[in-house]
Amino acid sequence: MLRILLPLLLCGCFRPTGLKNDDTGASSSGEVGSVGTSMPTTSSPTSSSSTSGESSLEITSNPTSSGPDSTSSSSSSSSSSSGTSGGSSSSSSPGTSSTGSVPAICGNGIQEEGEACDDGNDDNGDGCDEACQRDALFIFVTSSIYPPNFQNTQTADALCTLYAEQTTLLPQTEYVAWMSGVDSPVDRMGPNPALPYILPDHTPVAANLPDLIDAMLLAPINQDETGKVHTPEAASCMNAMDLAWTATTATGMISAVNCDLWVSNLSRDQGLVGRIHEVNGSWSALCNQNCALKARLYCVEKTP
Ligand SMILES: [Ca+2]
Ligand SMILES: [Ca+2]
Ligand SMILES: [Ca+2]
Repeated sequence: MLRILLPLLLCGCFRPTGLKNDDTGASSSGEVGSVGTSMPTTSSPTSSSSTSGESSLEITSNPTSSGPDSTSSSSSSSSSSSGTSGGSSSSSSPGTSSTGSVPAICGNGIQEEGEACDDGNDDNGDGCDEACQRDALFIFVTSSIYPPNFQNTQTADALCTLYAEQTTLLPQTEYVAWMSGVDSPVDRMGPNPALPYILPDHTPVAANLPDLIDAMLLAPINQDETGKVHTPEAASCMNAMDLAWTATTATGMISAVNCDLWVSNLSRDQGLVGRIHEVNGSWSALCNQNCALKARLYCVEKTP
């Protein structure tokens, strides 16, 4: 059985465009693949580790780099000036420097004070509006398939966040796997009465959270984190590439068919899956999949 090496993701050995995902069914290829070197991201998913033999997922904490940014440079300059000058208050006072006098410019691609986001444009409906406020949250399906023994939903959530970090199409925020364990993904996503959920190419899926959990989507969640749209591989519940582990109904309710709370990858257990090409309730709850098989994950951006 192929092992899924999340350390590859974390060391930056993961390039979404290099993922193989065209294999079928329960075949053991097609997971996280490519090798690279640098991990540019700074946010760190929660640390967790799994120990059971095969297909272990290890998500280790990625140390948040406290950037040597404007704060350190300004403090060093102020300290140096205060060190050299013998006490003239104007030159050496550390409090004179700057904080926040420059007005933020929305659309310059830099998130500044007062901006919830800045995507470098003044377009609306793409997650960040012309006033640099969030106007949508993102939802996508992972480009790879996984065995269901994630160990818990938190690990799956962290995996989703990692996926988002690999692309410029998605905000570098926190994501939740649309997967129930002891809790529903709706509980982990946070309330969202106002913002639509959109695919990476900005296609709307639902107008807000209530609209997402009414068993009818505006568009299927068949787009992965790179924006690639996946087409059906087979009918119904026959192909892993069409399916995503959920253990969740299309109304956001917990299902107990969850591969023994996501620790089992044995054929005697089952997990509820949805089909990524569906817009009716089958998007989240289509059939029970053998836990020895693999499937994708749906990932939903957490309400900021
Ligand atoms: Ca800005
Ligand atoms: Ca925009
Ligand atoms: Ca709906």
